[in-house]
Amino acid sequence: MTVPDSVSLGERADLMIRTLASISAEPNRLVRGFLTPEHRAAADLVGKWMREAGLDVSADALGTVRGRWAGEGRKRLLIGSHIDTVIDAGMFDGPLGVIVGILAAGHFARQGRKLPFGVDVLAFGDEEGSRFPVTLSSSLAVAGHFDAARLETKDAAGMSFREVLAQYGKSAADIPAAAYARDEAAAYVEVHIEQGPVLEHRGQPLGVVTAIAGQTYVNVELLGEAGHAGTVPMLLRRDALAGAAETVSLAERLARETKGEVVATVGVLRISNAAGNVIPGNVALIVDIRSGSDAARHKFVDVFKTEVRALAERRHLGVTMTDTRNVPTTPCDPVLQDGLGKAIKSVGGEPISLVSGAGHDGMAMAKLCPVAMMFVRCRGGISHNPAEYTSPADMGLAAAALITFIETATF
Ligand code: HGY
Ligand code: MN
Ligand code: MN
Repeated sequence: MTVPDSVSLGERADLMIRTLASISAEPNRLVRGFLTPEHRAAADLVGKWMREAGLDVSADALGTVRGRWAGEGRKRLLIGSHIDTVIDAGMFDGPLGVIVGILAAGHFARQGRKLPFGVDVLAFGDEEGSRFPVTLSSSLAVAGHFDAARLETKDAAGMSFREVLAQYGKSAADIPAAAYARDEAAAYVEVHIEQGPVLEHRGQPLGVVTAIAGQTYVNVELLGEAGHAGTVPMLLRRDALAGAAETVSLAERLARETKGEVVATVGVLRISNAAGNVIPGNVALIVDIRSGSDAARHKFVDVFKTEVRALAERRHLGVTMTDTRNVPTTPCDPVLQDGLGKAIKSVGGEPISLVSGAGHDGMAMAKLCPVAMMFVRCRGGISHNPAEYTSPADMGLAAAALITFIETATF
C-alpha cells in the first residue's frame, strides 16, 4: 500500500477549493444557489476535475454530478458532499468533501487499481436549502426518497422547483432514476469541515462523527394589528414584532437552560409591510432547533410552543406555529467509524469522536445505506461565514486518510 503524499494532496485541494470559490452569483461574496447558472458552472468544473481524475462523469435529474470509478462487483462506496452554499458563505463547507473525494478516487484510478468495490463521487446541489424552503433534495433523490411535493415549492422570485428544474434542462419525470439500488450502495462517507471548535480545541486535524444532530424547524407567525406609531397608546397595541422579539428571547433562554443539550436559532424574521411609523401587525420567524437527542429536541419544542402560546395570549396576538422540518438524529455506522478512526491514526492523527451539530447530506443518504463522516479542523470553529478556513495541511491529511480508508475497507 503506497503512503499517500498528504502535502501535495493538500496543495491540490487548496487550489481546487479556491478555483471553485470563484464561481459565485455575486462578485464580493460567495453565493451559489441550487439550479442556478452558478450551480451549472460549478457542476461543469467539478465534472472536468472528475474526468481528469479518470472517473466516468454523469449528472442526474437534479443536477448531481457523479464521478464513477469502476471496481469489481456490484457494490459501490459513495463519497460526496454539496457544492451549493449559503449566502456569503465560506468556501470549504461542501466543496471540501467533493474535492477530497475526487482526489481519493483519482489516486486509485490513476494507478489502474481494481478494488472489490467501485467508488462514486457525488456533488450534490441542494444541501443548504438556500433557494427553496426544503433541503437535501438532491441527496434524497439519490437515496430514493425524493418527495414530489417539493416540486411545487417556490423560490423568492415565485418560481416553482419544477419550473426551475425545467429551465436547468432537467425533467422531474427522471428523478426516480436518480436513486441507487439498495444492494448497490455499500456505504456513504462524507468529509466535511467541522464548522465548530472541537478539533482545534483538542489540537487534532481530523475527527470521526458519531451522529448528525436532529433538526426541527418551527415557522412561527404572530398576528397583531398594524397601527399608527404616533397615535396608538402603548397599552392598546397588539404589536406583532414586540411579540416576535419576546419569542426570540424565549428560544434563546430555553436553549441556554438545556446547558448544551439543545441549540435554538432564529435566523429569519420577516415583518410584513415594514415601515418606521407603523406598528407591525404581522411578523413571521423561523426557529431552528437541534440536538443530538431526539427526546430532548421534542421536549424542547413542546415547552417552547406552550410558552409562545402563553405570550401571544398575554399580548392579544394570534399565533400559528408550523413544523416545516423534522429530521431525526442520524447515527453514523460504527464499523465505518472504526475504519475512519484507523485511517486517521494511519496519517498520525488521534481520531476525536464528536456529534455534528450541523446537518449534512448524510441525513438523507442514511435512508439508503450506512453512513459516516470525517471532520476536518475548522479555524475558530467559524462557518457559514467567509472567514471559514481549514489549512492545506489538514485537507491533505483528510485526503490521505480517505485513501487509506478506501484501501482497507471491506463491503
Ligand atoms: O443547516 C445546516 O446545518 C447545514 O449547513 N445545511
Ligand atoms: Mn452549510
Ligand atoms: Mn455543509
